[in-house]
Amino acid sequence: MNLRTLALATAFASLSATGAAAAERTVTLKVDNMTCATCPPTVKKSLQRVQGVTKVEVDLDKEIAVVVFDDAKADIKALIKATTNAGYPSRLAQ
Ligand SMILES: [Cu+2]
Repeated sequence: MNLRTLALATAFASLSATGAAAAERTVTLKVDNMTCATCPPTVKKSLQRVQGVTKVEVDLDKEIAVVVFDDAKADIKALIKATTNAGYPSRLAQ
């Protein structure tokens, strides 16, 4: 009985952990207009200002931004809007 309760509690705990992790999303945006080395920091800052964004990596050569965010606080639309307002229109990369 005790073991069974423990097993159930463990199963429930791992389910909860999975639920919490599911709120974090990683997306890759294709970013236009990045032409020199000072562009990526600008794109990065614009994305970091979006509430819920926890990590941003911008790659000038690939013209992409990889963004980690809490999908309860931010969404892809807000990310695209942020880079676009900074002068770098973006869209979800395939
Ligand atoms: Cu530039």
